[in-house]
Amino acid sequence: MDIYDPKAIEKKWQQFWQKNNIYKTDLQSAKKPYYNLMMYPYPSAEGLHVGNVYAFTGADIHGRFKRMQGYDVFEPIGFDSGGIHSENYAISVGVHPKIQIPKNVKHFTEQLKMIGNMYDWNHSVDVMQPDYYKWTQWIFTQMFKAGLAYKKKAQVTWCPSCKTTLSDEQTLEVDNARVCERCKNPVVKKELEQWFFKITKYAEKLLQNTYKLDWTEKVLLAQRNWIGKSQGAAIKFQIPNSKFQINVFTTRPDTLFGCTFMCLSPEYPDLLEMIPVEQKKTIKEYIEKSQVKSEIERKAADKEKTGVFSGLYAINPVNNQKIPVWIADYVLMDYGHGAVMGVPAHDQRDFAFAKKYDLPIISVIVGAQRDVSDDSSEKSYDGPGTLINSGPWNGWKYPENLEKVIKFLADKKIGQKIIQYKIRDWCISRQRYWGPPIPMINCPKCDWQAVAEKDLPVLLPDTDDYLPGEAGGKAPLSRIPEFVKTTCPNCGGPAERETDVSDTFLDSSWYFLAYPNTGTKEFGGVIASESCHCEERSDVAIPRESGNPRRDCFAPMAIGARNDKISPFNPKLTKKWLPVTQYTGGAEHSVLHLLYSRFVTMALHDMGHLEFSEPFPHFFSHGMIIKDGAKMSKSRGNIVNPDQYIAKFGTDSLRMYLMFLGPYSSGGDFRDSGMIGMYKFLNRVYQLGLKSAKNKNTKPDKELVRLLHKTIKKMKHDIGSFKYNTAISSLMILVNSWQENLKSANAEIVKIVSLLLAPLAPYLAEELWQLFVGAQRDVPASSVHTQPWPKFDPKLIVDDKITIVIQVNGKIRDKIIVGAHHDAPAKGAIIKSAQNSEKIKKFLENKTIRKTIFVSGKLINFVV
Ligand code: ANZ
Ligand code: ZN
Repeated sequence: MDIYDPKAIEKKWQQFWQKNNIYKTDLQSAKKPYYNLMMYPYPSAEGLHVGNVYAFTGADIHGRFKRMQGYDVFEPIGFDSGGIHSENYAISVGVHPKIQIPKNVKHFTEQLKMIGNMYDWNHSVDVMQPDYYKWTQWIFTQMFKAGLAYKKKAQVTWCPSCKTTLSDEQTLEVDNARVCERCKNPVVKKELEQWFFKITKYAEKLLQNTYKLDWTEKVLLAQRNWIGKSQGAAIKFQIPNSKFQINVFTTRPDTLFGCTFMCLSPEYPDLLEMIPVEQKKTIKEYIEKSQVKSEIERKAADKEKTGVFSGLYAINPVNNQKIPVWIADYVLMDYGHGAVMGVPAHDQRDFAFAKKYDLPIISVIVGAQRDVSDDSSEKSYDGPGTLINSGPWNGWKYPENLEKVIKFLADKKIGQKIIQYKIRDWCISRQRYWGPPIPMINCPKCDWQAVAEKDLPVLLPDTDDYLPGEAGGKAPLSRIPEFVKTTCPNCGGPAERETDVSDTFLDSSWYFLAYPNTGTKEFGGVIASESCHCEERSDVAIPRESGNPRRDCFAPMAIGARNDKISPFNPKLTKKWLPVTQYTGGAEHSVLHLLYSRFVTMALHDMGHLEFSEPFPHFFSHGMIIKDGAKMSKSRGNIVNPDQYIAKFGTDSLRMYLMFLGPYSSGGDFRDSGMIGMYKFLNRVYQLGLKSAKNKNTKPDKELVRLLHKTIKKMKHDIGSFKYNTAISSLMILVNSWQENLKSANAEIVKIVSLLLAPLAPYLAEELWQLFVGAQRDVPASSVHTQPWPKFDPKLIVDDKITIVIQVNGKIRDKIIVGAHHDAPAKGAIIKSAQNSEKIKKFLENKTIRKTIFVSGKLINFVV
């Protein structure tokens, strides 16, 4: 018996596919373009893990299936090789990132080639290659010119030991202190000059468009929450005998009569100038303490609220009451106006604060759930109701009369309607080495200037002094005088370069725009005369492969110098392939990556570089692979390397096993004991294939043929809607029937099964297809992966037998089974056999049938 030997099979077909360019998409001539995108990996040193394989396999099945439906599917992959993650690893092993990262990329590439996806390697990207980041920098300069990039001082969380800024998500709380997630040392707050992108300008459009996108709903919801739109009012409070006023943002202006205190954020501008001198010391101390807290901590509902009295009072503009002004760190500076009106009866944070500091609580809303006298309650009330204790507003309703309240305030000029968003501008600067230098120049005369397009890319200098700087927050590039010193693009005078590099999320915000454009003249990929200066000038196209000298050469390139309006986007190809047809990826990127990509696309659209403004009209979020009860990830240290499983059971078994774990949308629990079962299944398919391919003249059993057609239909539906686990179950049922009917099964069965298997187990499918081709001499040699999805015969999938429900006076009393085909008993005969059923007879005894309702193929109802 021939044994199913995946190692031999997979190697053989991989070479065959490569040799015949099976997965090369002709981007120019494609008639039905389908851009099947999956989130590209960060090339870690550990290599691909099973979680990656899970993500990529599901997306690849989709691409293969669409291809079988006649689309020209473009399925590229690339590498998110920049950023702190990559750099930290290089630092930890003491190898220069310029050596370590390309090594990781190479290892990843080999692994990716093994997992059997139909990647078009002619269009890969590596974001740390100058030919890619040239355009990342170009995007930066475009943003700057459009007024969407600016520099400002901002508070950042800084890890003194890792010498880097951290996002809130990269810190942890240990023993009441904020520590760095990586080194576990306490972090501090620091003011640094940083570049920002004005994503807030697009808040409304980003929000509105979420209602038009075909995305997994929970991802859209996460984006809406992140954008966080609130409607409300800004209300002015006077401080008596002072030039200062306090402006608050509130979503509940209707509760103004219940305001018994105010709170300012510790970062409130001019705070120290506003307050009486004797308070200064206490307040300064409080400000310092709150600075080490993270934003998450300050916002947390369950944390005890803290504050200090400022010594100031303010006047409530509706009733002229004098109320105390406190400083409290639950008020954040970068939301609203950094000031709140405290309404303890109706806001839970204010309530906790008032309880702690013994401030008055006045109810101004009565709802069904809470009555007036309930001030002793341990909770605030934020539900609907009727206004009380509110002077002219008594009897008004919340929320119905909110507009009326705002109009009242506006008429009296004490308030106005405003909209707030939670989303903040995107901080782009990183004080690190391994990223594209931010292409900006600071001139003492002309201020900040973008590097001229002809001078891009600003190459990352090759230096061994790349470790992050000391606590001053200065980037490594600032230690390279030759880099820093330059001339102003505007006046030509002496000027200095920006020394921060950009965030990795900028690299990944446009990689999908790059793939189809790689190799085009616009992207700067093919014409040798347009590549670097170390390449001999000739107009011969050079393939964009790792052998390309530009990959290692750090000399400036002369790309695009003669275009006035340069852009990396070839108009024809971009129009043809973008926006992305289907995007598949993990929900962990629900906000950052997916939102940044949407923003960058919108901005490029508004600048006239792209014709569309949403990059991913369809996005499917797959589930996560769990190992030992936790999400499989590098940071948890529970990753599983796929190589050993591929070596033992083959790629196809791994793919099928992963896809069979559960619905692709919900992920599954990885247990390596399960893989052998899938191997055995594929082995069985292989053995059946070997036997049946020899049967050319037998006619397969009718039941088997019917099941075959049913399976074609079911799998088409399931695979088409990412339900891979149920698609595999139906295939298993079919294979059982094949085994039972082995004698009559023929080469035609082998052919169909190989087609059904093609998206899921591409190697074995090819092997079976070739068995079939071998059996049918007249079929020219071909690949299963260029074949269409098989058609099912609708006549054949009707069941042979159907069940008819029999009712008496509308109540179900029995069921009968009848034939379903044209040779089946006619209406009269079915009614007769229903009447003859023992159970029915009882109900019809001594009764006259007044009416017989007959619903063909479904039911008979005797009315007596
Ligand atoms: C008075 C009030 C009464 C409020 C009440 C709520 C309920 P969302 O919905 O999330 O936008 N707030 C305003 N600025 C703030 C800041 N910088 N830091 C912390 N909290 C701030 O929340 C808006 C509400 O959050 C505002 O409405 C304000 O409290 C508070 F019964 O004002 B409210
Ligand atoms: Zn200048």
